[in-house]
Amino acid sequence: MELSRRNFLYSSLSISTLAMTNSFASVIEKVDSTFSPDVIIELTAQENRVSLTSDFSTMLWSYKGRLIKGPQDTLSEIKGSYLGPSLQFNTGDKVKIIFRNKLPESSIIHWHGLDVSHENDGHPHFAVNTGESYEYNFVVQNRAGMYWYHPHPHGRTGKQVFNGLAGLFIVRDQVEKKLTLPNNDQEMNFVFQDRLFDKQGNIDYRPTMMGAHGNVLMVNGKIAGETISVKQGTYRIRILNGCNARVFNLALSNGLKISQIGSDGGLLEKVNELELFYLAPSERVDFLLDFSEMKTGEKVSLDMYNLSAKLGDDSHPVLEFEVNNLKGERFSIPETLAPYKKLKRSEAVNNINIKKFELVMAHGKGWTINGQGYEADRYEDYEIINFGDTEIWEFYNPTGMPHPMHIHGTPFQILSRTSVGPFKGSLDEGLKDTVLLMPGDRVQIIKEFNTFKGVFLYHCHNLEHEDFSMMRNYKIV
Ligand SMILES: [Cu+2]
Repeated sequence: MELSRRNFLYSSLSISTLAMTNSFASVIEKVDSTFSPDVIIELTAQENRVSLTSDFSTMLWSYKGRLIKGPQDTLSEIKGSYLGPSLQFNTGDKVKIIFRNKLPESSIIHWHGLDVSHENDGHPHFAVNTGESYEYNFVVQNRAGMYWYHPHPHGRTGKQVFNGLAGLFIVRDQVEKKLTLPNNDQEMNFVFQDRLFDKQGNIDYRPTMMGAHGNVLMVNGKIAGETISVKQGTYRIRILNGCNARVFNLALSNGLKISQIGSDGGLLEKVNELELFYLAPSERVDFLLDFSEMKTGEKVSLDMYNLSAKLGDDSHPVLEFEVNNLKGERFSIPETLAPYKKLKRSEAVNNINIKKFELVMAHGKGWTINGQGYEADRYEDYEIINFGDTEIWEFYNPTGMPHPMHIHGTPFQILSRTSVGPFKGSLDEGLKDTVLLMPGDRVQIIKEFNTFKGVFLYHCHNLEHEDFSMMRNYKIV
């Protein structure tokens, strides 16, 4: 296959270098037979043939969307991409989503970052077989932000995502609308993924204890390398790391700082300046880039670095922008973006007895949390939480690999981080649903468990770690 021209080869990014070293709506909507949805969509997971280059087509798996009820802009397809449609909702929307499984194996969808009930969260327990369907009914409670959806059956999440199953889930709200942020064609969303292809051009999924990696960079479900033409104006750019296992280390080519305005759980309270930053699997970053003072033909790229690199070291472009001769709108960054309730240590019921989670490889069990892998209907005493409580959890990573830890349910906030070695640059500001633990990192997070009772998951979002089997239940009672 003819991929090499546009290939992004990551030889300098080999993993061996690593081995060295809110506030939420408190209203709980009961979903019952009287639930009357504002928006109804159908998402079918099925085989899909996509032409990723002019030379060959690739058979993979995609979500196909269909709008049954609601605004036309609820679903937008990305032409030529294997990604599912980008979904768009407003906070407060009552949503029904019918998932149809036409894959040759069982599956279920998880709405990543959304605060929904146990039945709507895509727990592996609810996976449906080939030919079956699953109906989700929930109210979108989250703030405006970039969330996403992907499969979550136990043991096969990595394979299904690598085969193409994923899509964006954008939430809008009034707070965001009142801020004058770049919009329409000056707002751009990107999904970064790496993929491996075989000689026939088909997806080559190779899970290892390090995770599944690719040597071709995909942006929005297409092979990367296209230069993006931008007007002389300010752009809002959001990126999801949709890779199974790859952590990106990113910076701008012109040495300018990045004005971060949002994170996993939507807008920050105030702009945060970033230089070289990590974007781990499932993390999102939201920032403004100002091309207003640039000349026609000028280029700026977002470059990726080795995980232990410093600015100025070798890097490869991931996204390249070229300024055209059109005048775009110019925006300044609002002094206050979107405030949220800051959780204090003293609010946690366990502030003198912090729960500890050690991320380790256990003999005969693979990747674990505190020495324990996933057990379908099991949780330990320390994994039971009283409804309404706020807790502090401490994750510690004594291994030589990064572990992006994702906790389902309400978003959390990062209280503290201690790092050793060269690994600096985690995205810790704002409301988070995933926290990156680089080798040696110790991180404390604080989280409210106050919206839904039931069983939820926390796990590593290196999808091969999750599958084998760095995932556990926690139960809110
Ligand atoms: Cu991991």
